[in-house]
Amino acid sequence: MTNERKMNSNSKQEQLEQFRVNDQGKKMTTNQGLKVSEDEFSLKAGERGPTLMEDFHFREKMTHFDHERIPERIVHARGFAAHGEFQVYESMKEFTKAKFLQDPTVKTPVFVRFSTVAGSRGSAETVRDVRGFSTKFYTEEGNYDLVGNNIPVFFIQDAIKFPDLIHAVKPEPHNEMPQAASAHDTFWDFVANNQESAHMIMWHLSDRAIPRSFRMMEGFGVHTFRFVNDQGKAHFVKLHWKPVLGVHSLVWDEAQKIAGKDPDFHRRDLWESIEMGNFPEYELGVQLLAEEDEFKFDFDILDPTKIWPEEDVPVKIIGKMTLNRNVDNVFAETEQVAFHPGHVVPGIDFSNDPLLQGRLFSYTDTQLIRLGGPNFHELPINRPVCPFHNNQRDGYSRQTINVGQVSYHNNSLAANTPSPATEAEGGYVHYQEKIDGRKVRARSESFKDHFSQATMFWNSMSQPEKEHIIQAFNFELGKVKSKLVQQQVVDMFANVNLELARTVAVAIGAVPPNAGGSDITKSSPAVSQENTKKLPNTRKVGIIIGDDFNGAEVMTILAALQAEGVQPEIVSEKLGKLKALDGTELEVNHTFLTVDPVLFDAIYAVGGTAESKKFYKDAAYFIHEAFNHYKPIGATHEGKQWLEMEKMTNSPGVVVGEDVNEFVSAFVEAIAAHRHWSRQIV
Ligand code: HDE
Repeated sequence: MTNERKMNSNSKQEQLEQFRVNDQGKKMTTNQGLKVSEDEFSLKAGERGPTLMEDFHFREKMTHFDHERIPERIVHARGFAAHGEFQVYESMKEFTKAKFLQDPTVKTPVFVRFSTVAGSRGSAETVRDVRGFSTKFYTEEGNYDLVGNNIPVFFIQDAIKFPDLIHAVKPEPHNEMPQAASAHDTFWDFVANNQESAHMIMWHLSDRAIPRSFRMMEGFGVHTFRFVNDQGKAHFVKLHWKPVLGVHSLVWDEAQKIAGKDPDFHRRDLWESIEMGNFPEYELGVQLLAEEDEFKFDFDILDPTKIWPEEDVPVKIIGKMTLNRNVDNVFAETEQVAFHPGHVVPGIDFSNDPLLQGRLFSYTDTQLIRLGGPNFHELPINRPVCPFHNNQRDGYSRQTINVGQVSYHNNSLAANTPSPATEAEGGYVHYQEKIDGRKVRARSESFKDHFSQATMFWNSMSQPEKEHIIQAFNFELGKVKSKLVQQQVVDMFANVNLELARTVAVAIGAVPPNAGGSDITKSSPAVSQENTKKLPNTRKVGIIIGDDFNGAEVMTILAALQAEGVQPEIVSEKLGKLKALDGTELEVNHTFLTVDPVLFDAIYAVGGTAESKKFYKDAAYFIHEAFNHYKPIGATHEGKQWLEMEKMTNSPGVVVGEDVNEFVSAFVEAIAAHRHWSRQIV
């Protein structure tokens, strides 16, 4: 087990390789290496007699099984991860001395885990929730963890309130309902009585909380951190991941249906993309702020319920991360990985954000119970790729064999080693911020404006995004039983936007508030998904097709779609091969039974000449669902008649074609647009 190695982009994989075991083709043994002769029958006193205590193979097998589970994460239990690499575009020397941000030729191995927050390990993935976006950079100076979310602000301003927030959002304790949902009384009671949550709630009820894919989410470090350069000069910094495919979401009806049709929707999407070589990519961006500008804003830059609007502090793109390898074993890697915002490298430091400060305690603490003791850093996925030496010893499941007599500092018997490194040698030196204050349990006055940025978020939304937020309020509060809680929430959000609060109040039978309103007119266009990148790449299109189709034309269209990066999947009545009029054969990927329109980004209706009523009925369901979820729909050949019968042909995002080339280019454009909100739902 060597960790005395020079870092390169394969360092982590080389290290993990030493731990990988392939059992295939091998003889079965016990954990002691003894070959097993029989694995189906326990050792008994006679064929019909009792099992014997002596049966060590049975006992070992059963004991191991009995102990297979570890506690799931208290939050972010449901997650999925992948390996990859990160490369900086240009040296960030001016701002930070972090080695992995210096040299554009260096590729740093990374491991990224995406997650939902509230649900249990087995919960559905498309629920309305914040998504975790944690990155472990295995740098030559040690592991750096960027433990972020896909929403740039948080519900609370002080870590001491985190247990309360999580108790409120998790299933209610008396009946353990609802699973993986915020639409219940205790969560909204918390919101109404902790009004610092207002800004976060606006994001939580927006499309951000129902992402289309982990590949199409932004990531945010949330807190203000510090970059420190080799001259000791610091800048405040906010960190962003920007997905190359843009930021895209599902619609709520679709998200709920996917939760049943494919609870693994997001992990399947990530897994399949990597297996197909469509490697997810994210650019790393930084917002940098000189220390002297700390007080130049109308909010406190230490307040985690605030963004630095990108229009005021531009995001500088500094590098790219590519996820290019799936895990070999979900438990060993995804489940055992231990992130911690306190895992930093020289050149990256903290701010006094009271939420961040509390996190710096919580993450190691939680691993002690979850991973069973203090040696979790030795688990293969958690090991740094650089050497590590100290006097920490023993504990459950210690693996390292630390040789020698000495395990203390200072010493003379080992020449006072392992010895601390100087700053010049790479020793981590905390930024020497001057602090002068009294010990108080209090919150700064500068943290007390809870509504201005919530209003700014609302102002920044496009009309469809605003409607989605209203519908989300109506849904969430509609599920709340307490009239008192409902009323408090609408009264609270009157401070964000009176019209919004009144509309919701009417929908949920509360009293529309008269007081409140906001005079904030500022908006931040960067937070609207309407302004994101729109690409057709990796979009899944369900091709509804039957026998006797026009072979030459359809094959040309499918090839042209693929050439644009679109992924066609063939859906028909039964599995096997379809036959075109000219004898061309097409393998069916799914039947109407095994797949659902909610699992596609777009539908292309082709049909065939010999379709039955049942076929048409199934096809009509696919078209209707896609239409109602604002998805692009294309039709050629017999498919055109279906759309005509459904009176959909002239709707936005519906492309009907005669000419093959024209059809492909219009359909690809419609797919890239993602959704067609101006459509009138049928
Ligand atoms: Fe976490 N959070 N958190 N959190 N968090 C955990 O650590 C905590 C917060 C985030 O994929 C836990 O290892 C406190 C903000 C992610 O393994 C725990 C507070 C942000 C993950 C914990 C916060 C996050 C966690 C549970 C308030 C975005 C999943 C399991 C002060 C910047 C990491 C674990 C993974 C996980 C505590 C708030 C992101 C209990 C006390 C803000 C992505 O330690």
